[in-house]
Amino acid sequence: MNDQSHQHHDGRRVEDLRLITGAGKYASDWTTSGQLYGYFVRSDRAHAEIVAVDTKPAAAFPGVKQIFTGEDAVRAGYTRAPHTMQFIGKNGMKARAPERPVLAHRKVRFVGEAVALVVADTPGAAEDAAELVAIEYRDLPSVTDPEGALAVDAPQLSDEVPGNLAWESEVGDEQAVAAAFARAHHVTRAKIVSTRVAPNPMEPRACLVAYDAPTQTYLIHSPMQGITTLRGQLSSYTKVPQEKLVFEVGDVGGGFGQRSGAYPEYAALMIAANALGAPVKWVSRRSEGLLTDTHGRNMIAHGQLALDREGKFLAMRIDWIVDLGAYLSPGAQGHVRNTTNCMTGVYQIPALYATYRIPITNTTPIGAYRGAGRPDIAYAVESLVNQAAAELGIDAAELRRRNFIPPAAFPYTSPTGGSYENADMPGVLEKALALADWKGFEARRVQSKRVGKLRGIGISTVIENTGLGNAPVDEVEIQLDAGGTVSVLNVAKAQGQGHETTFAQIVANALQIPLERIKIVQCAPGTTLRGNGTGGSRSTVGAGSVCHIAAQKLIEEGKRLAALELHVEPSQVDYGNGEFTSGESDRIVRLADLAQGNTLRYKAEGKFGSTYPNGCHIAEIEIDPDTGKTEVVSYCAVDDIGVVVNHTIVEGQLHGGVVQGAGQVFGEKVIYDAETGQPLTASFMDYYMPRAGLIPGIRGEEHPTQSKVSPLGVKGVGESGCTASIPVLVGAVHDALCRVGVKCPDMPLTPAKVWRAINGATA
Ligand code: MCN
Repeated sequence: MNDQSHQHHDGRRVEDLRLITGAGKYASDWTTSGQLYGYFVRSDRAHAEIVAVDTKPAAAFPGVKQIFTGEDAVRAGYTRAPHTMQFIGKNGMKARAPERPVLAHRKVRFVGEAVALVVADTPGAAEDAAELVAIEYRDLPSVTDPEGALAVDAPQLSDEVPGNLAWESEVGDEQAVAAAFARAHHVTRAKIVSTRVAPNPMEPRACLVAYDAPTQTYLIHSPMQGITTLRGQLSSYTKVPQEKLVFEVGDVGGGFGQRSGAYPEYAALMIAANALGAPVKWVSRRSEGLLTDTHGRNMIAHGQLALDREGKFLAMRIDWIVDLGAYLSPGAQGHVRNTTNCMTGVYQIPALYATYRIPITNTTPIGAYRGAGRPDIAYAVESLVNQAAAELGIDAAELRRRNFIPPAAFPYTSPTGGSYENADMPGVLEKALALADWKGFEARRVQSKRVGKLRGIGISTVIENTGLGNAPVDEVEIQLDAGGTVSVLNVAKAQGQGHETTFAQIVANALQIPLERIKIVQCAPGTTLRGNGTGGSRSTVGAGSVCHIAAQKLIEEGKRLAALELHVEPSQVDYGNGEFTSGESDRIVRLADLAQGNTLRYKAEGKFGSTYPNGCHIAEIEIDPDTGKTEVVSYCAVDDIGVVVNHTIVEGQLHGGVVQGAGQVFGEKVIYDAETGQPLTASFMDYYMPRAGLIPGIRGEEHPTQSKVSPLGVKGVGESGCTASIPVLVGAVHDALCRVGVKCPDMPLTPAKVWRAINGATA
C-alpha cells in the first residue's frame, strides 16, 4: 500500500503555532488606509412589500458618506443571484428562483435580508445612522414551513415561482417499486426530518472591498473555501469579469460549506467602494450571521422500505421535500446530487423511486453544510433500516449483514447511477461490533436499569461520495527556488482542515525531503489556476492528489536538468532524498542546484471521480428519566477512508464531524414563529451550540480499502463524522425509549422533549 505517512511526521499541524498564538489573519484583520465602514439595515419582516425607504435623516448623520438601497442594486444590474441548481427536473423543468437584488428592492422575503447599506467614517457612525433609515413596509402573509409552502392555500411568494415550487424531479423506477411493494412481506414507513441548523463557524463573516479605478479592479478580503467558485459566482452576480475580481485572504476560521459561495453583501460593498472611491469594510455580528449566513439541512423525507420474509430489502421509496429558503442559494445543487448518489446507502436494494420537491419559503437561504445532503440521506435510510429491524424483531446488525452490497460486487452501480468504487462493509461491521462489544449490551443495559437509567444502543453503516467537483480539473503549480524551498500553489482554501500540513506531507513524501522545506500557498491573489474549492471532502482526493503528481513532475523535469549537469541521459539519473545521482557519475545534484539563477515552475493537473468513504458507528446512551437528559456513554467508529495521510488530522476531522452531528441531534435547530415568520433562535441565548464534551472519548479504528480513483489511494474524511453520527445517536435514543414503550420525538432530542415523551407516555 502507498503509505503516505512513511515520512514519520508526528502528525502535528504546522499551521497551529500561528493560529493558537494569535498570529492568524482573518477577514476582519484586514484594514487599509482611508477605509470606510458599512452597516446593513436588515428586514425585520418575513415577507413584505417595501413601500418607501427614507434615507434622508440617516444621510445627515455626522460621518455618514452615503446610503445605498435596492435602487442602487437594480441600477448596477446586480439582481440575478447565481445558484447551482442546474439539473433538469420533471418534464424538463428548470429551477425557478425569484430575483435577488443585492439590496432588497420592492420586496423582502426573509427576516435579515439586507435592505440598505450605510457607509460612514467609523463603524459606530454607520450603525447609529442605520437606526435612522426609515423603511415603510406593507406586510404580506408569510410561510416558513416547507410543507406549508407547498399546500394549496399557501400564500404565493413569487410570480416567478408558481405554487412556491422552485423545482421538482423524480429518479428511479416507479413501476418496479410499486410491483416490489405489492409482493412485500413487510413495509416500514417513516417520516424523517433532518432539521434546519445554523452552521456558525467561529469566524463571523466579514468583507473589505477596495476599488482601483484605473484598472477597474476590485480587491476583496472575505472568508472563503476556495477561490474559483466564489470568484465565478460574484462575477456572475455583478457581470464584473473574473480577472477584475482579486481576492486576498489569509486564514479562515471555519466554513462547513457556508463560506464557499458569493453573498449579496459582498456585491453591495462593491457598489459602495466603487461609488465612494474608498475601501469599505463590513464585519458581521453573530446575530447577523445567524440570520443571513446560509443555513443547513431542512430536508423532510417520507420513506418506505419493503422487505421479504427473510428480511431482504426489495425496494425503497422516498418523497423528499428540500427546503432551500427564500432564494436558491449557490450551494443548493448538492442537496439533490448527494442524496441521489447514495440513496440506497450500503445496501443492495433492487428497486428505488424518489421524488424531490423544492419549495421557496420566507426563511434564510439554505446552502451546503457539512455533508450537504449526505447526512440527510444516511439519516433517512438508516432510520428506515433500524425501524425495520425493530418492527421485525431482527438484530439491527444482522439485518445489515443480510443486505450489504457484498465486497465482490464492487465496483457497484447503484439504482440511481452512483458508481461505488470499493468497500468492505462486512469487515467494517464486524470490526465495529467487536470494538463496541455489541453482544455485551444487554448486560450493560441491566446495569444501567439498576441505577434508574434507560440505556439504548444505536448503529449506522454509511457510505458517501467524496472527491468529484465541478471544476474541469484540479491544478497545482510547484515552484523550486534557489534556497531549495518547494512552494506548492493551489486554489482550495482550508478553513481548519490542515492543508498546510497534509498537502506538505504529500509533497515531502514524494520528494523525500523534510516537511519544513515545503510551503503550501492557497489561493494566491490573482491566481489563474483552475480547481475546486475545499468542500465535499474533496480536497485530498483532488488537489492533494495533484500535489503528488506535481512533485512527480518536478522529479521528472529535474532528472532532465540534472542529466545535463551529470553528462548522462535522463534515463540514467536516479532520484532520492532531494538528490539526483547516476551510476555513470560521482557527482550529486541537489534539488536546490537546479534552481540556481531561476525559480523552476511546473504545473500539474488531474481530474478524479468520486471516492466512497464508508464506515460503521455504534453509540450507547443513557437517559435519566427524571430529567430527560441523554448522556452518550460510548461512541465507536470504524471508518474506511482509504490511505490516510495524517492520522492525527483525520482523527480530528472525525471527532469534529461526529460532534457536529451530535449538535443537531441533541440541541441545534433554527425555529421560526409560524405566525409571523420571525426567527426565534437568532442569538446564542436561544440557539444551542454543541461542546466538545458532548461526546467524551470517541474510540476509532481504520479499515482502509485503497481508492483507485486517487493516485494516493485516499478517500475523503471531512464529512464522514456527521453523516454517521446523526443516525447512530438518534437510533440509540430511539432504542432506549422504544424498550419502555415510548415513541422517540424528532430532533433535537433536548432533555425537555425527551422528558415530555417519557412522562407523557407513562402518565
Ligand atoms: N485527510 C487525510 N487522509 C485522508 C483524507 C483526508 O489525512 N485519507 C486529511 C486531509 O488532508 C485534510 C483533512 O483530512 O487535511 C480533510 O480532508 P478531506 O476529507 O479531503 O476534506 P477537505 O479538506 O476537502 O475539507 C472539507 C470538509 C468539509 S466538506 C467540511 S464542511 C468541513 C470539513 O472538511 N469543514 C470544516 N472539516 C472541517 N474542519 C474544520 N476545522 N473546519 C471546517 O469548516
